[in-house]
Amino acid sequence: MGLVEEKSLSQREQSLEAPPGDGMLYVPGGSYRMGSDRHYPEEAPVHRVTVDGFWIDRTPVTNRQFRKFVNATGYVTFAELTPNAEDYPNARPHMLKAGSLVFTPPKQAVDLRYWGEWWTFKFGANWRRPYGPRSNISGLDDHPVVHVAYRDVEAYAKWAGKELPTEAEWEFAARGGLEGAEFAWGDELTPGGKHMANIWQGDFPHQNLLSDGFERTSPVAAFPANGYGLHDMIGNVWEWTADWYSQKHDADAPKACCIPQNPRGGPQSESYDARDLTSRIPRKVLKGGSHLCAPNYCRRYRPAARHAEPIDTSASHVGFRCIRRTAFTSNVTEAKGE
Ligand SMILES: [Ca+2]
Ligand SMILES: [Ca+2]
Repeated sequence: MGLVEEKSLSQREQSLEAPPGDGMLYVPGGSYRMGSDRHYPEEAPVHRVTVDGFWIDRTPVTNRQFRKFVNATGYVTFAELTPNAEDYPNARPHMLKAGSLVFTPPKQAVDLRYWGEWWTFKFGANWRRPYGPRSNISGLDDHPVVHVAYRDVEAYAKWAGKELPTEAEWEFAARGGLEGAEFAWGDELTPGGKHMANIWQGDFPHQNLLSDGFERTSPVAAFPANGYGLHDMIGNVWEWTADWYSQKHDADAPKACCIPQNPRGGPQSESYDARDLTSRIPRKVLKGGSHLCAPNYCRRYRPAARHAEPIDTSASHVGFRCIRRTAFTSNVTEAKGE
């Protein structure tokens, strides 16, 4: 009886809007324990939240899909534009050129405290030229688009009639219906020795053993789907969410009455990097880790993991996917406000 009722509710929700039919899948929504107390401080504390059901892209947005958007609109991405000197008062003039961050592995082990050892701001790198002016995306149609800054992914979502997920929605979707599991597929990183996502094996950043078959991005859906049928939530590329970054999660609600519904992250004013007082670029939450996440450096290939990314930053390991909220969800969100 209970099951039947649940099914008819989700059918009612789904029927409020026709299935988008372009590779989106329905995630039913519910209450879950968001975050983790077992890893990095920014993932804590574990706390219960509720999200309403929504449609979500089955995979990250691919180069093929992004090209369609650019061809239809003539959109120019942030990485293709010359930076405005007023926006970057501390930049040396010769650095004010169009470009993006490209992972450039060093030849030997380096001090893991200095990310400049493996990231290069490459002039002329952008979504069509992911590794610099002499590279291209021929043969990469089914790979996730990369080198997209926040306003680029917002523009794509708007054009597609979609939205970006909140962190709570993204994490719920990534968990695939598993309550409290470490990974999107269970509690073991490589169950039975099987690689479940495109991450990094070996000593980051100089030694990539490629046991999962991929040095950089991989074609979407090259690895198994999670419980909701979604691919590449973990690994391959980090994914933008709509939420402003906060240092840690809010504490758990003391009673069931007070579980946050469709939470929208912290205020923009708290998203800035406290260690860098000169930078006034606010930061959004990235989720899921990428092909550069390695056990010895960044164990962020888990649904609870999160990373702060300035909205003007694009890189060779950051992409996105979109969602579509049902009419039911949109109403709740609007009524609650910020
Ligand atoms: Ca890999
Ligand atoms: Ca991903």
